[in-house]
Amino acid sequence: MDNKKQVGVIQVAFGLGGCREGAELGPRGIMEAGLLTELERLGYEATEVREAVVPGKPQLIESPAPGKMKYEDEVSRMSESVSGEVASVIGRGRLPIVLGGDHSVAIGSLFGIAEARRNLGVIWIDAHSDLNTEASSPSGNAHGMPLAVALGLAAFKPQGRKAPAIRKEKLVLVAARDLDPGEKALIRAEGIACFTMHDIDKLGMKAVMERALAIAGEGTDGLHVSLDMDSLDPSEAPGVGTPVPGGLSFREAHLAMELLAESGKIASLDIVEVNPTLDREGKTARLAVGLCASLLGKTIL
Ligand code: 4U7
Ligand code: MN
Ligand code: MN
Ligand code: MN
Repeated sequence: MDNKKQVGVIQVAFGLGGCREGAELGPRGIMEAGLLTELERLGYEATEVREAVVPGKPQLIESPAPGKMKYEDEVSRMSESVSGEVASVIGRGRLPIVLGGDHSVAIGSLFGIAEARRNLGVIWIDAHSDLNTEASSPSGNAHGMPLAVALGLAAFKPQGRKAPAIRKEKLVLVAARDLDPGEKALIRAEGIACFTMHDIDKLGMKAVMERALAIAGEGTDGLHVSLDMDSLDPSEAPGVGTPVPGGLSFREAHLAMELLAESGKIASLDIVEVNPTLDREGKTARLAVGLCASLLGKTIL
């Protein structure tokens, strides 16, 4: 790992894409858990910290229309700001770290990164597949749709950005264990690589990451890692809005990050879905900082 590398942290205090209040407090929680100190210890200098402009809850809440994304206008404005910040951080040669917020913030990061890297590899570590379109979504919540939006499959299109932002052949899902019927059908129909918890149990995390890297890391111009903290088991990460039992252990998650770091291909990162109001004494936020450090080259010895 090149220690002269510089990073840009983009805080996105947005929670309207999720289903429970509190995800908008995630960036502050992660910062308070010591992200900058940890980056400094790793040799990153003059880390730049920015804040995306995020709309608050509208005063007049429309009754949710079936087949429409909830808070579509707010998600749209948030994504525009995040994309701009991410593109500008990359433009200055820094590695962007996007702190959510709910996972809809990844719409912004993926379209922002795509400005610089049209041939992006994506590793999506999540209990869910976030592949719902407005038509298949059981909830209408934007945090269940970012990959469908990035693949150009959803009705929602970020303003002024070219869709698709990513290619399905270079997308890998890891730690999935709660998929909606429409998502399962889409994964099969599109042939999207999906390593479920069953695969991790059977093959082990090392083999799964090797396969994931072979798919998303080869023939691409950089890897984006999107880490939804609900990929971890709720006993390790209680502070998330949509916990699902049977998730990654502390060591499996760290090993995944360490193997990604060893690949030397990581170009950008999202850490999302930390909900401090549901957390237990900052446990999830501290784990998020630890995993970020491992991804950025921290080793035990
Ligand atoms: B997260 C869900 F129906 N699939 O679309 C949906 F189960 O970013 C959950 O991965 C989405 O946390 C979870 O609402 C989104 C649901
Ligand atoms: Mn997610
Ligand atoms: Mn999730
Ligand atoms: Mn969630």
